[in-house]
Amino acid sequence: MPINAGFKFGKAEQKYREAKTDEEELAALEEMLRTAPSHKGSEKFRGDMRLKIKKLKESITKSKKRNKGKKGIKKEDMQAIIIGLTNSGKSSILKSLTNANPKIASYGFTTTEPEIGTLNYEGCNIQIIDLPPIASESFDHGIVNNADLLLIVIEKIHEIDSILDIIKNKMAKKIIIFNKIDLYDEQTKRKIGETLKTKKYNFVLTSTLTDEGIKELKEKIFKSFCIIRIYTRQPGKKEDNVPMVMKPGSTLEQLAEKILNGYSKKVKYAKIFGPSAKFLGQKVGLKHVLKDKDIAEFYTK
Ligand SMILES: Nc1nc2c(ncn2[C@@H]2O[C@H](COP(=O)(O)OP(=O)(O)OP(=O)(O)O)[C@@H](O)[C@H]2O)c(=O)[nH]1
Ligand SMILES: [Mg+2]
Repeated sequence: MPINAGFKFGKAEQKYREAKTDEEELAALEEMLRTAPSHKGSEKFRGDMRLKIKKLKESITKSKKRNKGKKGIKKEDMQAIIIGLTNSGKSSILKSLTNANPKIASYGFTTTEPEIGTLNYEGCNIQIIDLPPIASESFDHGIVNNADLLLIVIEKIHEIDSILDIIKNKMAKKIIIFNKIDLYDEQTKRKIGETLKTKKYNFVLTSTLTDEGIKELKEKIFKSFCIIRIYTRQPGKKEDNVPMVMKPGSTLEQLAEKILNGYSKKVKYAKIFGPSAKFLGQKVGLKHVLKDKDIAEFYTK
């Protein structure tokens, strides 16, 4: 504290010490600077304060930019990200696939924030996120870099290369969605299909107007996730309708831990009904390897 500091400064300093957020800290620092005594002896102190305020402001702006648009998006087990140039029909695809109701318009740059929907396929919930167009300021590279599956919506074949150039995520699986196929006659459609096939893309020709290709797209999305579905149930009860989604090769122990941290220690054994069981209701231990569509009934110690 500088010499001759008054009551107001003391109060501000207390607020600074108790600040819980960067914003509260900034407000307190600004108040401290306002109420600090201005004499020669406090010059260095005031200089330090100004520098602190400047740095804090920069860090607040940076973290705001980083979090922009990401509010509340928790990555689900199965998540696909829709990307593409403006007006290619990304939001229309989201609407055709899920329960979401995004804004769709004939002008460009309609979507300004990520839109989230859920595709329910064979009992599995797949999270689908429609992003603002690639050229938009709010296009979120973070989400794209983290994605396991990218749905690339195009209107013309040449768009693919320019989009892939921008995407740094080489690991993600990709499905090319050639949209607005209703605008072409059968012969042109065939040609488009052949070209995409020669380029060895995993692709589907769609129209959100006629629903052509939408069913095929749903199936392709589902198949892209290398997963198994395990239905769990308590003895004597009906199994859960929503399966637990696991990686192929997962064990009963991993399933138990996924249900609840530490739960595997309580499990004595499980009875399995389904593909991984040698017979209906086979008793298995924690090391048992599960298969898609197994039903696991847990017995605890
Ligand atoms: N003919 C035809 N038009 C379509 C199809 N899908 C979308 N559209 C139209 O294309 C325009 C753009 O659709 P959106 O779904 O808003 O496109 P978007 O890619 O989300 O656009 P931005 O968010 O602005 O980047 C709208 O006028 C849609 O009606 C389709 O399959 N066929
Ligand atoms: Mg859109």
